[in-house]
Amino acid sequence: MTKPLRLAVVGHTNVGKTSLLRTLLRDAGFGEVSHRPSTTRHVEGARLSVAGEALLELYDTPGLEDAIALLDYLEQLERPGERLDGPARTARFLDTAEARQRFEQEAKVLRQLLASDAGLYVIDAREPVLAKYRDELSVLAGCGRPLLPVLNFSACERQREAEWRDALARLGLHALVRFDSVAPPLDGERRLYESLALLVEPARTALERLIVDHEAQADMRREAGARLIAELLVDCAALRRGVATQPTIEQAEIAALHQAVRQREQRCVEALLRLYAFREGDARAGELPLQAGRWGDDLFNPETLRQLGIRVGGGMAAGAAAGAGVDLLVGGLTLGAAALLGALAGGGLQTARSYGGRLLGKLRGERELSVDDNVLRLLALRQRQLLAALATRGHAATTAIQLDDPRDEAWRQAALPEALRRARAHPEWSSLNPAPQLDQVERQRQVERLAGELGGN
Ligand SMILES: Nc1nc2c(ncn2[C@@H]2O[C@H](COP(=O)(O)OP(=O)(O)O)[C@@H](O)[C@H]2O)c(=O)[nH]1
Ligand SMILES: [Mg+2]
Repeated sequence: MTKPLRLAVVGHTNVGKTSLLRTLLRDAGFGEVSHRPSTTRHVEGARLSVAGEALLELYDTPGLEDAIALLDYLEQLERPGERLDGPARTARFLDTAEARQRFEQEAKVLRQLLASDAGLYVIDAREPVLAKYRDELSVLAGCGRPLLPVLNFSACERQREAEWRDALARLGLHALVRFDSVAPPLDGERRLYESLALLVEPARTALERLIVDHEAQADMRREAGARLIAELLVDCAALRRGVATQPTIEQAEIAALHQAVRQREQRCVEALLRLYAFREGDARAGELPLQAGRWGDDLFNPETLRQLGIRVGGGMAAGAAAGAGVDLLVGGLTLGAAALLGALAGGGLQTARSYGGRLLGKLRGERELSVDDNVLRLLALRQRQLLAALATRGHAATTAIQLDDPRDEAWRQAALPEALRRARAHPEWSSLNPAPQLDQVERQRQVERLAGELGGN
């Protein structure tokens, strides 16, 4: 086991150093991020490990605030006729009283860089290349450690990338990576580690392991996320509620069904947030359509369905009587009857047995509520969007999870996946029904199948 690669994250104040750490560590709780300058006052570190072996140590540092004055001071440290190289001059500076007083913050940064194998120099790519940044780079270069410039904020509109490339090249820094801590590019991490491997050759193997491990983890999270959504959909497709015939009780039953589905979706949202190591409290409430982890839109509002471009009509005629989003079966043979009979015919004896009583009930005039196809579509669309958003969200993000207009035609218009049509006929597959049998082999098979369809695009 070799020692982990030590990296100091350095740069001007407010360029996103702490944010970069959050995103690389996938830890939204790391350090303190603020739009106010100088929030990070001391050096804070964290480790990235693979299979229990620490491969990378990242150190957050305070921002450099007065590099111009510090460079002047460093130049004065040379005695007449003396020409110190960078590290010698830095070492002499760190012994001075000024390094403990006026330049206390800067000294912390330089000490950390000296104690590290390399530095990530974080840049706000929107900023013009000012003299203070050039001086900052000269001071940092004086530590004699490899520096990899990271052009942060690269997802923002105004960019001065060419200017920065030019200025960095003049200072002898030719490698550079583009990044954005809030909306990291898909291959951002890979590029960052690959560029580092060029600068710090002995760390190549460790960095390659990190890349492979991170990509494997991303795949695993996506698959696990698809399975969570598949479970939600099967639960809701198989959900059945028997209702008495009096209209008042019926309204209450409909409300209870709505509530059950909302709560079930909420559980899925929370599980997805946990899977991606985002916390419910990470984002400020009120900015999120997903308030405290709950969708602001009412799932059963026909307008919500319309906004997402789901066709409302057809079977919704009865839905209108029952409350949108509910498929009301009367006498067993009105709505959803085709699916029901199809399932009976295709499902064999087992299904017929578990279904027999219910069918009988319906023929006696009992009614049963289930969740409308359109609600299943909406659930699928929303959760898939959430999954996609979480997969590309940086752990430094502080604002609302923004979901684009879903271009998910298959889920909007096409027939529901076979797995869900089957689930319709298996009330015992829903954790929301009494006496569920969730480990039935056939249920598991359909959940896997559906997860596969949800995972692929
Ligand atoms: N859009 C965007 N905002 C960022 C990025 N990096 C940091 N921020 C924001 O910039 C501000 C300063 O970030 P912080 O990490 O505290 O900077 P530090 O002082 O260098 O540690 C915070 O409001 C962050 O949310 C980025 O890549 N893109
Ligand atoms: Mg900071």
